[in-house]
Amino acid sequence: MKNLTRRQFGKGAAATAAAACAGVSLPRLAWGETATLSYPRGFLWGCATAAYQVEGGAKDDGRGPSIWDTFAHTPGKTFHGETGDVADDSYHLYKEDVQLMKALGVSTYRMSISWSRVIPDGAGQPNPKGLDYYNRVIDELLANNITPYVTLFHWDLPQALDGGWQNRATAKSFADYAGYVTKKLGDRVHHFMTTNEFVCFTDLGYRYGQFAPGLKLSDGECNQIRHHAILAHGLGVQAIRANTPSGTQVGLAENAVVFVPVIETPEHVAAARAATRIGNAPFLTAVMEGKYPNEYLQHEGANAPKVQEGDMKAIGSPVDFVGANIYVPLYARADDSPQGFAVEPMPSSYPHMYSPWLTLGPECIYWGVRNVCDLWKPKAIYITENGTSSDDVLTPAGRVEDVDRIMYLRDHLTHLHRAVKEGYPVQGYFLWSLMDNFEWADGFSKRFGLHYVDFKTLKRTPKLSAEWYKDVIAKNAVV
Ligand code: PNW
Repeated sequence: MKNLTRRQFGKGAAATAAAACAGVSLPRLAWGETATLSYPRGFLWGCATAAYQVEGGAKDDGRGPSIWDTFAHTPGKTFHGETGDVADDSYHLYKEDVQLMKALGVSTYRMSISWSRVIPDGAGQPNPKGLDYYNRVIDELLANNITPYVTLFHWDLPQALDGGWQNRATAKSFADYAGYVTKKLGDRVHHFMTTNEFVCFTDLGYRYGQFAPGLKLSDGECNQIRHHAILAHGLGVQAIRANTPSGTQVGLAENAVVFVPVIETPEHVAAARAATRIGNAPFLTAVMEGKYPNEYLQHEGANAPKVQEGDMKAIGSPVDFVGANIYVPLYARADDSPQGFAVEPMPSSYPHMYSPWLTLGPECIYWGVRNVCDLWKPKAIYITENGTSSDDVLTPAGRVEDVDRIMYLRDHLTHLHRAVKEGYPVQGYFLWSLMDNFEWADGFSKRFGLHYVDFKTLKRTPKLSAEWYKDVIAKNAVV
């Protein structure tokens, strides 16, 4: 027999199967229809983006530089030295982008504000032209019946802030900025998130050097930076409440580590819950409990953060919702160690999507919701991000057949449905992302969008996944 490559074999098999099935109608299964997983009426379907990843217009209308401008322009820091100078040029094309959303049928859009567009030096004099851009975007969204959910900080810290997150004063500057922006937007925006993903702008930026500002500081310094970050969140919550009408919903978007029980038995379920509390000690646990768990403080010893009077009270300011950015699982199991759990190393054969870090374990979205809700009983929880990169190829016919992205999304929405059905207060889902964009250190090499963006012409093309998501939204169900 001729030696076939796997791909050739696959093609041959597909052709054979197609021929065999032509004209054959399969008998209907006796017990009825295909299972349809309906979501509750009023469930919110949305898309998410972030300012530096989509806006471009880096120097337009008085925008000041952020640490991401500096980092991306430093040789060797991002893929092929790519930057967010232009990105998707949503700064100029936002009306077109709102029409993309309208065509999908989403009812909400999660976007972020560029701090240095609104306050170029991070503190002090605001730039009214910067704010005007957000006024235009928000008015355009509302005119199209799309509800804005606004993140105040998605990593693009103003460069001018002395010492960045190393400086405790940055937390106070953030609160001033948050109060200022929400006072201006709070008449039309009713949902705000303070910060996005603490670990990415603290540890990845200051401990591991992979993200801006690219530093590799010590554990102790990093713990202090983490503390300033959660303090900024807490002071931010207070500032937003002081500047917006009552009823404004305030939360955060956090990628808490998700622990899935290795097997769904009571002891492993309890282990996954305990792992969630300890594994997220410096961030979500501190925010939800208003204190650092003793285990964390003991473990860090002399490296533990220096906490000032009143900090923990501010950090624990009640939130109206938790936003969970969920992409990947870790597995926890019960053991007889003092903490009662162990985290399983991932086997080298564990599958992943196009980005190597994007391991595929769709049950993480269920356990992410369940662990957070069982531990802290938030009033509401949103999936503020979920999605995947794919090696998307635009065919000559102008199509992108991203069946792997559809698989990823369908699997996750299937598992999210279980959480909704079990009564966890999941209010909505924001797919990352509306369109391909600047994927941080990966530059434009990793595409996460429902719309393919040609970064030379900036043309947006809906992928097959956009058609799929539109159908999910129209049916309010995953089939
Ligand atoms: C998020 N992880 O980052 C960010 O909020 C987005 O800005 C980003 O584009 C998107 O996810 C895709 O990467 C993450 O290692 C970075 O689990 C790392 C992880 C998760 C999310």
